[in-house]
Amino acid sequence: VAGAGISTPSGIPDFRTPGTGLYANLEKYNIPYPEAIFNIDYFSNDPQPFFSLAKALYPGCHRPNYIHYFLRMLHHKGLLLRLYTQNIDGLEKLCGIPDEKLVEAHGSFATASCHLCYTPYPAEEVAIMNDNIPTCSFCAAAVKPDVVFFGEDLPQKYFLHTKDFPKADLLIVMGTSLKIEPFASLVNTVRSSVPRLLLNRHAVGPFEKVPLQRGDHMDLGDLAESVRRFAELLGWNGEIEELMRTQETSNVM
Ligand code: CNA
Repeated sequence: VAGAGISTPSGIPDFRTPGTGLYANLEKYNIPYPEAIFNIDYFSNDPQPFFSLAKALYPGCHRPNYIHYFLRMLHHKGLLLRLYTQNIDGLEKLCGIPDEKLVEAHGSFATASCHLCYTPYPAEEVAIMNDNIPTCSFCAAAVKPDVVFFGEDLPQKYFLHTKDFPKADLLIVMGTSLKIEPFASLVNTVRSSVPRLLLNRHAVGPFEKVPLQRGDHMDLGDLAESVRRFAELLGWNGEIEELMRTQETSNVM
């Protein structure tokens, strides 16, 4: 399971890192509290702050990094049961992780719909890159990318977790503060004998318990460095770099 921390090395700020996180830099959006920007009722009244922020996250502006390609290598080696991500930046797809291996639990920018009547619109029509708020031709409410806001349902695919988590024999948790439910509680649904590995700057969720539960492990610090160290221990580093080169060249062409 992954969060915004896997994409900070791609230059996309996360939410909660003090100083650089989006929540620490919200003055310019003029909102009453940070979560308002992803609150569906707030969006209904004033969609502008969301669209301003969306420009920072919008796919096309950023490239997948080594961490994404490490995840793709897990798939390549036949080890990835599923990647559950909270990210909405589309970088998992862009690095070549196939759709059937990916659950974008908080949606993505790939599709769009009216936030009120749910009429679908092509993602390209949601003119995020200029300052016009796209509106629904049926009900005139704002159209938004299908990213999940607080107060909205998670995509149907998310419910694959009821089958996946009991099957897993290792859970890797990467770059997330595990603050947003119901996603955060997923980590508690693996079998109790299953090891859980946290790769993050600091302990989060059940990893904050001292002593750690049996089978829980942490490697705290910079995620890109931890992942690279792991890849080296596994002897995968050369393969990952090669994969990165090939995929990035084909993405550019
Ligand atoms: P968060 O609450 O901001 O937590 C991110 C976590 O990652 C924190 O614990 C950080 O310490 C850690 N972290 C960040 N960079 C690194 C690094 N280089 N090395 C090690 N640890 C690092 O974000 P969550 O993902 O937990 O919160 C879920 C929200 C964030 C989801 O709903 C997302 O849609 C939303 N979000 C997504 C993106 C994106 O798509 N890239 C960006 C910002 C926010």
